[in-house]
Amino acid sequence: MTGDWAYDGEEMRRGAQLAVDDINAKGGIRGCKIALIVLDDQNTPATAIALAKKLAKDGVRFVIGHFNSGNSVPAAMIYAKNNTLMISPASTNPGLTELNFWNVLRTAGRDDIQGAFAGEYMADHFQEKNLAIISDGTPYGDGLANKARKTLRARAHPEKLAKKIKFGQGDFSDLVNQLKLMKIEVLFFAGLANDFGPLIRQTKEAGLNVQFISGDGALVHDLPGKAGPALEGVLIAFSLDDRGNPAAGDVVARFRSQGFEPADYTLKSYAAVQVAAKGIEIAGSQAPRAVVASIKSGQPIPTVLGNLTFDAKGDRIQRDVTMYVWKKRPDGTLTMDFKSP
Ligand code: ABU
Repeated sequence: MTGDWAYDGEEMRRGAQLAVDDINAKGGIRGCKIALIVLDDQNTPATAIALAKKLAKDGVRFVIGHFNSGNSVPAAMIYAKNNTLMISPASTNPGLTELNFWNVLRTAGRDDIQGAFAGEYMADHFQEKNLAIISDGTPYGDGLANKARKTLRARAHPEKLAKKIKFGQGDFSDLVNQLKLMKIEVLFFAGLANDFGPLIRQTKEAGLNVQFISGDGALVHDLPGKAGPALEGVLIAFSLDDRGNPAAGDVVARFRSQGFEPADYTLKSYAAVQVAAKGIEIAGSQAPRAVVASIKSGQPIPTVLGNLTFDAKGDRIQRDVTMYVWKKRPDGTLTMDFKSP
């Protein structure tokens, strides 16, 4: 809710709040109204753990969050021990559900699916090019980078340069020099936007012409401001645009009438509340273990993302990834569009 990912936090808050309001307007769940409490983990694992303990102590049994995988994983352990179900609309690191906690679900996709998709895309489109894979060393970045690397190697296209940056390092002059020396033409960046934007900008300012590709962590509201005009042509693997889902039509229209564009994590957060509510309804109980069992029973759960079904680990079964490209509009601003295959 504050700091680098405050805009994403606001999307999550907006999405969850409207879902809660809509459910309450229809009488709540099994006659009970939902109260939404918003807390700020500040993208710090220690704070995330402290908040998870506080929620457990306060008797909160359903959590929509967290945003960053590096916080969701340690918080999930606390929730698991304290009979609490968590549904993340944003954390995509495979480890979150591979740890097999009983209590974790996500309406977000997974980095291994996104990384494999990006790897296949690079193998298909950039066969003869010199490739670099750069991770920011976070659980999110390493997971995404590893999967893209494995996929490229399976396609006999290993990267020429593999490197980890320091999360939030700001100055990329050493890396840019290496890109130049090694004649890197395509760079897959597995990390978050606060590094990705300046890296794109500084690479362009050094006179290099590198095709950048990244994943959902690079998507923040002000990426154009961070990257500058060099963002044009940058590719992003991300989930299908939920705003185009017919099931989201009414909710999207209401967000827009409030002057808020429900992009990125907004509808995934709305859907997370719907999943919890439907799970309680199917289970006929608010007991988190019964709710999880009902959600994982295979019954399709209607949401603004369409009907969702979940596997035993808590991942959604429907694959949800495509490629986007940043394009310049006639007025000179940049916008992200679907990239045709
Ligand atoms: N999914 C990208 C940002 C959040 C995370 O997984 O860390």
